[in-house]
Amino acid sequence: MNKPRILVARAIFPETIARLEQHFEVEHNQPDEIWSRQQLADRLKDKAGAFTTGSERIDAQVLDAAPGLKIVANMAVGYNNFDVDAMTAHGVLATNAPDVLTETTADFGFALLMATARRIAEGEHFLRAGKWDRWSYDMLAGTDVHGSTLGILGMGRIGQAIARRGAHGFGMKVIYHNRSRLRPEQEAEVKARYVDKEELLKTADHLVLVLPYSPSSHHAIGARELALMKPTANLINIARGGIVDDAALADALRERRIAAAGLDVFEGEPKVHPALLTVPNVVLTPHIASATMPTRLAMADLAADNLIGFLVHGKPLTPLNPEVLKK
Ligand code: 8YV
Repeated sequence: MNKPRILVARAIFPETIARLEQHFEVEHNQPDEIWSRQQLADRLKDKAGAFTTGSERIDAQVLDAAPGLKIVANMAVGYNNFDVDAMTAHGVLATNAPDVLTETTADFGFALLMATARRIAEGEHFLRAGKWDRWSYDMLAGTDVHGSTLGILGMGRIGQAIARRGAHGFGMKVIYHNRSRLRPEQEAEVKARYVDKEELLKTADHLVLVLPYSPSSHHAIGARELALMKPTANLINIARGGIVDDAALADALRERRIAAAGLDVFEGEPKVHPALLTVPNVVLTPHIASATMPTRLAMADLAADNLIGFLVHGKPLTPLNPEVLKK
């Protein structure tokens, strides 16, 4: 019997490709290739499944070009690259890769928080530039992390993992805002108190964004929200670009209306708003919060398991639109 044909839209681990090849005829991207939307659509024409990595847009236009497509498995927990409604309408199953990256991503959120609060990147640039010629009482003085107030916007699995680190590791007071409140026993476990968004913005010393991107979270942090924050506060974004208005943030940082920011994600990445590149009080990283080899391998395995689970055994692991399975 012919094996189902699948497309892997970005270069991934050779061992994941080898696993997929046991079950499928695999067409895959080379490390130096990035396909245009048209090239992606052309390659999906004769495929039953696709493996994406979080940045390939799967919408009605692409789906119209792929009549035999049954599943797209995202190697990412976020799936704002999917138009899930269009996928459901086309009878295409969508899966993501939750849980396996929670702790790694929370570690990175904390690393960015620490680097931002304690001005580690600025300190390194200062030293490398040969500017360190004496001790001075306020040289690169930052903000304390221990005992401060940690604010979390978006309290899913990663938000809770960050709350645990803050409360149990650094004795921080943790407040959060989310579409829905945690159950009392969950709040007790992560030692977090629910507040409204305004109180969160006004009270947090370190505000970490961990909410999913959707039209309703577009520019959830803009000029108005930044104006509510303390001038000593730090903002950390490990969620998605587009949640923060990067131009408004660059203005707030330049005018020291907030102390600093740590950003792993950007509107329009991999391009970065040029104004952010000119302010010193921001730590910028290229969307690497989940980037440890064991975690990336676990994410790739989960995406592969979804393809194998569904196309070979009829049972995906982490479906986003399970209603497709009933059809
Ligand atoms: C991915 C992520 O590496 O899982 C997510 O949602 O943001 C990252 O872990 C990213 O999506 C790659 O585009």
